[in-house]
Amino acid sequence: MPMNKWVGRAMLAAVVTVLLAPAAARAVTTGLVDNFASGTNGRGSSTGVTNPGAGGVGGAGDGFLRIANSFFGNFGAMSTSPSYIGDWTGAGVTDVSFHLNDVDADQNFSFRFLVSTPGGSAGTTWQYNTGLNPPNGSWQQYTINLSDESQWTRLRGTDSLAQVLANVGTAHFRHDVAPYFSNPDPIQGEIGIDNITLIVPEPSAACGLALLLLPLRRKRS
Ligand SMILES: [Ca+2]
Ligand SMILES: [Ca+2]
Ligand SMILES: [Ca+2]
Repeated sequence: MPMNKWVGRAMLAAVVTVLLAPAAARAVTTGLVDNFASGTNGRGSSTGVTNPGAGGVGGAGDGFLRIANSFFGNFGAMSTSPSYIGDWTGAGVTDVSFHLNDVDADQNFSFRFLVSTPGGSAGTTWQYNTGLNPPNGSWQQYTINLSDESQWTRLRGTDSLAQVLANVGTAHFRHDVAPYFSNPDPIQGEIGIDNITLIVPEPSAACGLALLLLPLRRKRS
């Protein structure tokens, strides 16, 4: 069975150690990075990260990433996929999009997206300030803009958000409420993630049209 790309907090140190060496040679994947289509995409971990193989954004036959705590404990998951490792800025990534679903019982989530440099606790981590509480039992798409550092909080390290985005080692999700520290907040419950997309804007058609029209406007004036 393939190794799960999203693992619980307990495996953080081991995973970061594995990723450190090859990280520099890897390039980030843009567009739809994870649709969690297959049941084999996920494997249960000690912190309850699974892929049910059904009930995702794509419907009955589409899986998703299910994070669950059966007890009151720190709630979060991180990606170990090489798709996220590298220079997001250089790749032209401006936003991150994903779908969330507060599956099964309804919890009062404050769910966050985070990015970190390689290096684990020795690196830098920034967390998006808006906590998300997705609908209970249905999927909603969220888009996180990466450009405005004032919308983010640094949880550890010294790098700017721009420096982290040029050297991403890990993408995380977690439940977190203020005040913010380096660890997630505890909650008992379960949430679904699907269709994680690193967005690179297309060249604007309207902008191209404006450039074409510019000489015509000048001739008329
Ligand atoms: Ca899916
Ligand atoms: Ca909820
Ligand atoms: Ca739930």
